[in-house]
Amino acid sequence: SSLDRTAKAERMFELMDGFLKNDPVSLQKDILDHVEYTVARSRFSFDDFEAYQALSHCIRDRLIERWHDTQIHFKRKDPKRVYFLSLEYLMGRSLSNSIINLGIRDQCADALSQLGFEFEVLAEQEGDAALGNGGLARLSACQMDSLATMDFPAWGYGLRYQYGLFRQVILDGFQHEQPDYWLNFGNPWEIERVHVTYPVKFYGTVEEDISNGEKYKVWIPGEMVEAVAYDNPIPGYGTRNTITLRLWAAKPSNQHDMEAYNTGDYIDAVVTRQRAETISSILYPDDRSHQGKELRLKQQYFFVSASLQDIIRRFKDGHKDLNQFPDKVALQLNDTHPALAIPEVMRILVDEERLGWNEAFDITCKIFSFTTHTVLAEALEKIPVDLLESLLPRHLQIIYDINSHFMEELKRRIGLDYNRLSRMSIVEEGAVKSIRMANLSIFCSHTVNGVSRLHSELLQTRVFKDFYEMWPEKFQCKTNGVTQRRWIVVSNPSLCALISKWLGTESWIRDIDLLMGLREYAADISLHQEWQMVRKINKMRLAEYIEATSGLKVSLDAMFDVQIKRIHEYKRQLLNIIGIIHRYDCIKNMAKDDRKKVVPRICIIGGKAAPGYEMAKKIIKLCHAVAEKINNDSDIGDLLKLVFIPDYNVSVAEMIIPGADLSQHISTAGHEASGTGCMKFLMNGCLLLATADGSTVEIIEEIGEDNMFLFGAKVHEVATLREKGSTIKVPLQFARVVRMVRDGYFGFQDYFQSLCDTVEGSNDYYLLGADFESYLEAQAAADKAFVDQKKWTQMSILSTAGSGRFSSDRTIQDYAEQTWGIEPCRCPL
Ligand code: GP0
Repeated sequence: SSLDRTAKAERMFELMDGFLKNDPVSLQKDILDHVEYTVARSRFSFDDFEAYQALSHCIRDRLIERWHDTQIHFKRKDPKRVYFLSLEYLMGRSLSNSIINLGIRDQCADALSQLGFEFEVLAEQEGDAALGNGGLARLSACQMDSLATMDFPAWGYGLRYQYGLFRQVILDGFQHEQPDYWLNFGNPWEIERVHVTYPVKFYGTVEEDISNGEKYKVWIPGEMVEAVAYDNPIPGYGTRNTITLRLWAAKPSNQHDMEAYNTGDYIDAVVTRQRAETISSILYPDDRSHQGKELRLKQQYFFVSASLQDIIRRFKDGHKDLNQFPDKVALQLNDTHPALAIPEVMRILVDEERLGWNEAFDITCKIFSFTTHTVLAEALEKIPVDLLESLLPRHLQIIYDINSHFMEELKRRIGLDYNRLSRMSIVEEGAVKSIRMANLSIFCSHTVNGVSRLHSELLQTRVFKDFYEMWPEKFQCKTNGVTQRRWIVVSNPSLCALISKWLGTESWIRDIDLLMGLREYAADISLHQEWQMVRKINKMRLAEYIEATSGLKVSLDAMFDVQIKRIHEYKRQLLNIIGIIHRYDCIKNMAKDDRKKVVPRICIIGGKAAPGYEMAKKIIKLCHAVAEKINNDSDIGDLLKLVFIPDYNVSVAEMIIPGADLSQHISTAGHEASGTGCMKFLMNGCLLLATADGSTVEIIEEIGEDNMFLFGAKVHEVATLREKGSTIKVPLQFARVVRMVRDGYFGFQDYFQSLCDTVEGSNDYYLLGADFESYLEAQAAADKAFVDQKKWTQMSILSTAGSGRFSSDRTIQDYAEQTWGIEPCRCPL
């Protein structure tokens, strides 16, 4: 009876001693218990790493309590839920973030210091969870933090790769990749759900069957793999809400066994069985071209199939009528990587639930929304039909069926315009017949969005123009954002304290618009002093890191000039390096007296190149070759240093960004969909040197052109410049620098020739030559501003003050209202 159950629950609660307590003594007791029983070390002797492990488990316990309460609350309230489907998440470290979101940072630090440990030292023990490549993956992580903090009933779904993004090791200036087997020491931030498993099918054939006089299709799979759930609790800040990031791992299925063992070869059967796990073993390290790889397609379907089974099971637990599905469920496609969810939902509705095609399609179109993260047409995913046919035969049929409905509708509306029909078709005919995942996603989603205003406009006027003309109402803009919890509170505690002090409240951590309040004090001398002090502390931390990783001692009075992001030709790290060589050349040719006027600079570059991206790897090598020359030139001394920071990742970013004076976001206009690094620098009061591309266009609107260093061709000028090709006037200094590289001034003469080719004459697709002059002007303006520290500090304060629009809280609020139609569901305390 229910009375019994309540009594039982109360007794359980009593036995558990209520909820876990967060005072320092209780924390100490829990930490020591975990040292003894979880880490299995003696409580009289354990090191920093073991202390980190014990502390993490102690935090994990607290996360689990809140997470259970939140899930029960969601279940009881049964609100409409959003499911965020993404093949990549760059979570970075979890310890500091969890402690801050739980609101127990000080208590933990106290507890530890009495045990003889320092919190910061323990936090450094944690490795990064790097289950993603770059901007897209870190965006997913920031959005999860906002979804939790803002109390939305949300789930993230993804893959639990055993190998995350490779570690970058530099040997003799060249990038080498090493595997990131990140689960080696266990992962306290996940909870294995051995009972939450689903079978995922592959290969096989499609047959026809008849039941109740109606024909339907049956997929007879050729292979079956089991998906096991690993739940990563994501705590919100200033709320009890703790949501779930559910990542799937592949395990051999039992069905699999029967077949294998019947063949009689036991050893071989076990080996085959083991192979199932390769599906979730490795993250593809190239962030914009993975065309035609079977394993990649398998990963996509594996995660989509498991997630949808889970979502539908949760829906059916309480609802019978699938027509209500769109009232309860929103599915967000993070790029086209999870787009197989569309034919999978259709397959489930039509083949398994036996809904009519139109009814099923209607439901499908009401649940999906799609975010695209690129402007490069060549970066859009295409899946070869042959591959799809063998791996997912039924899905290919469904995609063909969707396409024929699509083509019919188009013909009705635009007539027999074959060029346009073939441009828009989901199926691309050609040497390799393939499926255009973006076209499929746009047609079957109710909403399509870009990630900055400029990007969204380019989608409408260029990339997906044909689609926009047909369905203008589908197209939206959701400018990206980043979470201030990680990018200020966790990574820049001194700035965090300073902001709270001057605003007289910590509320900006949940309500970012309050940051604007800093504008009032932008000229206040005592704020300036404190602001400069904080910036100095952070520069010190960065300088120590530079010395530890590269042996280089750098002066804190120099301007720290940073460009950190994936290495890509369109991001133009090469423009930065050419500018540095030019600066070096100028200093060398100066009279001794003039050198006194030079503003000293520490140029910092970091980022990984996709293992197969040759030009990106040459850029890394060039950076090292140039650094070798400059840093060892006694003529130059402290006036200029170049440092490449190896193995750039989330935790390295957390240390670099607060210490930067200037940061570069210098992509050729029209190429960076949004850019999110710039938002993190902006929040931390670092000035931007940037082109008007992606989200910087909106940053200009928030802080004004005067508070940053803007340069370069505008989007609408790029096409004309490209047409001009080799007739563009390129400054002599640019040609001179390229000549120095070609002539072997930095060694490795043969190796760099092909890199130089990419920026000369009509080859210069990314317009480094055309933008060089205005790049140098912007750099000169930055030097000039830096000399006037009062002006610089004011610009810095105004940058932080104007960064509120770029919080992922704002982005998520917009998605919730305009795309998903969901409301907060706050768990009571
Ligand atoms: C875009 F197409 N991005 C892709 C991709 O495959 N990987 C990826 O990281 C990035 C964009 O380049 C971006 O401009 C954008 O802001 C980010 O996705 C999130 O929308 C880099 O920051």
